[in-house]
Formats: sequence, C-alpha cells, structure tokens
Amino acid sequence: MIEYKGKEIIIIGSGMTGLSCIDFFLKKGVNPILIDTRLFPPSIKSIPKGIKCYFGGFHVDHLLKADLIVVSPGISLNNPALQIAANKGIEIVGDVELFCRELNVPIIAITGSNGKSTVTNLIKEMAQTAGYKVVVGGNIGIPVLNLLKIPLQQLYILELSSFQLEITYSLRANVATVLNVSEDHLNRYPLGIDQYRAVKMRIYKNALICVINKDEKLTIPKFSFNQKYISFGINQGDYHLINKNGKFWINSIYHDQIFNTEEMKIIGQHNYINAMSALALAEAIGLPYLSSLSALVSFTGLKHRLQIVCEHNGVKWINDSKATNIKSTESALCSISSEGTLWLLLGGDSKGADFSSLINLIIVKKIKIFCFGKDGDKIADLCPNISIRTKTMQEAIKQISLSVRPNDIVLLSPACASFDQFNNFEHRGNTFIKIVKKIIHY
Ligand code: UMA
Ligand code: ADP
Repeated sequence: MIEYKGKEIIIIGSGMTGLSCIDFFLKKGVNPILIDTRLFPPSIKSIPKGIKCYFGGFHVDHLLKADLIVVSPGISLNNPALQIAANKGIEIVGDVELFCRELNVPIIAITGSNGKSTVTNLIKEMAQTAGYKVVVGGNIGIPVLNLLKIPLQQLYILELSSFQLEITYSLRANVATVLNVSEDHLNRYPLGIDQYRAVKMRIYKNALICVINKDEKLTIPKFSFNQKYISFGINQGDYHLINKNGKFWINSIYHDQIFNTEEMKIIGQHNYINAMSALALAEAIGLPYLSSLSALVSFTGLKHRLQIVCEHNGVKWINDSKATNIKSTESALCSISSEGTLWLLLGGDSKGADFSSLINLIIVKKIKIFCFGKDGDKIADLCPNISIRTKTMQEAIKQISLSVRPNDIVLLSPACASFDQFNNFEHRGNTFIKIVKKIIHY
C-alpha cells in the first residue's frame, strides 16, 4: 500500500471517477485538489465540502506543483498542459492504477471494443452460480475505487476501457482478455487503430492467463513463456462453434459435452462469441463447466443492448442504445431479420469514424434510415436515397410512428456516442423507451 500523506495530489475531472478518487484520498487523510475543464461541471453538488476546486480549464502552474495527478478517463492525455506536466516527470495515473496498488486480489480484467459489459456480467453470473463472492466494477459504471468499500471478495471482475488502461501500470490480472478490436474513439487516438489497439493490449501485461479471440489477430499478444493462453473463435480456438443441421453448438477441447446455443436467451452470433469468451474466462479460473452453462442459459442480457422494448400492432421496437460504434451496429443488423421495413435510428457523435463499411449491410435490407444529432448529416450523405435527416432522435421516432406497418422493426442502434444530445447511452435508451411507450399508450 502506498503512503500518500504529505503529497500534493490533483484530481482531474469531477465525474463519478473523480468523486471516487476524492473519497479515496480523504479516507487516506489527504485533501486533494480538484480541477475540471468545465466552468459548471454537472456533479458540482456532490463534491465534498473543503475540497479546493478549479473549474473552467487547466492551469499548467497548478499541475506543476503536484506530486501526483489522477486523471479521469474522459480527459485525453494529449492535453498540452498534461503533456507539460508529464515531461517534467510528474506522475500521471488513473483510478484503476490506484486500485491495483491497494489490493492484491484475484482479478479478471476484460476489455475490447464491444461486448465488455455483456461478458463482464456473464462471467459474474457464472462465478456466482459456482458459489464465489464476486464484485464487478470499472467502465461498466462502478468506479473501481468504490469496490474498496465492500468487504474483501474472492474475485474482482473489472471491465476496463482503453482510456483506463492508458493510465494503468500495476495491473496483474489472473486472467485478462481483449475480446475484439474494431475502430472506435479515433478522436482520442490520432495515430489510428494501431494506437488504440496498443493501449488495449496493456491488459495482458503480467496476466497469468490470456484469453484470446482466434478470429481477431488484433487481440492476440506476443506470446510469452510464462503466460498460459485459452482461445475462442467462430470456427477455431479452444472454444468454437460447430454447425449441426443448421443449429450452432458450442464445442470445447476441455469438455466432452456440446452446448446448443438455442438454449441461450441472448440472440445473435456476436452473443455466441460472447458466451464462448465467458466460458473461456470461467475455464481459466477453474469454474465447473456445468454450473457455467446453467448461468449462460439463465442470462437474459442487459438493458440497452438489443433490448426488445415492446411489440405492438405487429411492430417490434428495439433499444440498442449501447451501440456506440459501427461494429456494434453491424452486429445488431446481422442479428435482426424483418419481414417488413427496418427503421434504423443512427446518429450522435461518431467520434471520427468512417461509416462507409455500414453501407454494404444497409443496402441489402429493406431499410429506412433516420439520422440525427451532431453527425447526422455525415451519415445521411452516405446513402441519401434511404436516409431522412432529423435534428433529434425524438423527432425521428415521432415521424416513424406515423408510417410503421405490421412486421416492421424499429431499431435504435446509433453507432455513435450519445454525449452531443444526452447525458449518456442510458439516458438516450431511456428516452427512446419513454417515447415509444407514450406513442403506443403502453
Ligand atoms: N469531462 C470534461 N472535463 C473534465 C472532466 C470530464 O469535459 O475536466 C467530460 C469528459 O470529456 C466526458 C465526461 O465529462 O465527456 C465524463 O468524463 P469522466 O472522465 O468524468 O467520466 P466518469 O463520469 O468518471 O465516467 C468514467 C467513464 N467515462 C468515460 O470514460 C467517458 C465511464 O464509462 C465509467 O463507467 C466510469 O468512469 C467508471 O469507471 C462510460 C463511457 O462512456 C460508460 N466509457 C467509454 C465507452 O464505454 O465507450 C470509454
Ligand atoms: P461494451 O461494454 O464493450 O460497450 P456491451 O456488451 O455493452 O459492450 O455491448 C455494446 C454494443 O455492442 C451492443 O449494441 C451490443 O449488442 C453489441 N455487442 C455486444 N457484444 C458484441 C460483440 N462481441 N461484437 C460486436 N458487437 C457486440
């Protein structure tokens, strides 16, 4: 455990991470300083009394007085003031680093461009079914330092974003995985996908066992003598799919029994892959296979991920608000088939992504696209014949509701971040649900 007393500590960002860091240092008897780039940060009322705050930007002078700077994930390390501080040798870390320095406990660490929360919850259910005392935290919405308030557990399952891994150095996971790597957050990684991928690969450093996706070369680390590997993939890997009479079964080199994916409640090939990755993680920590399979069968999926809101007059309304990049929307389009028209709601902040890869999937479907938000124009310009531009998602839903017919599907799978018009993806998804229920008088 590190002694922080007597040190000048600056916390950047007053969101949920920043607040958890303040709490952590106060408990250690240190009064940190808080900086936020916004003049009126949203969580201003939750900041404990007595904390010295500077709002409205960074001042290099402040940063240069620090012994330690703790940066929230929403702040880019490319910020010039942070660069100056780093060049002067001031230590810059994130909350996950503070957490790893505090506890030496069994950790499953999960990252990837998509599927993190689904797999994190699945492995949690599997471990709990096997009788483990487990906690979950990280990018999933629970700052890791808050886990220190819970009595010591047998297993910590951490969902980690690239932003968090960037400033984590002491992670020594028992099992680590990069589920997949596809284009995302390019506004934060100016050198492109290689830079983004390199950050994700940091999760494997010092891990005892690496769980890798055989179908995605980008998830495979350089092999190291003292690490064990367990793999999964569609047609290859220790866990893979076999096709028997048009039905997909999960097969494994570790077990004789094969598992029928039709027993799962979550749909789509991407979820079969998620299931295999969770089974591989379960194998790595030695959970009994049968109890993992029973957890898999019971798992109903998470809200805002291909969530069927309702079916009314033959029209299905689906909330996939957590689809915040192109690959996740592609997986939604591959998982859903509609006899009628598919009404797709796309838009928000594209984070610098190139949408042309979506076109191939879109043009083979009977589809109408509604584009909204900051990058609505950019998306609508790609297929102008089938796209309608609205300012907001709310406006789009109202227009769609006037035209839908039985057998149609309305899908919110925006392929963009929500922050341009909503607080977060939950806010966007809940707004969708609320309007839909109002429209159909649910
Ligand atoms: N911000 C400023 N100025 C500041 C500090 C923050 O403008 O000085 C802005 C950021 O640019 C961002 C917002 O405030 O738009 C929130 O940033 P934050 O770092 O304060 O975020 P937290 O509330 O602490 O939440 C963070 C993660 N958010 C981000 O990485 C943006 C949450 O992941 C995570 O659940 C939480 O820590 C607990 O670990 C959310 C997320 O969007 C779900 N993650 C990205 C993703 O999944 O794609 C990576
Ligand atoms: P994350 O936490 O990485 O954002 P989630 O499990 O919350 O992942 O899912 C986010 C979005 O990605 C949802 O739209 C979901 O349907 C989709 N998705 C989930 N798993 C995968 C996967 N393995 N490949 C592609 N898309 C996926």
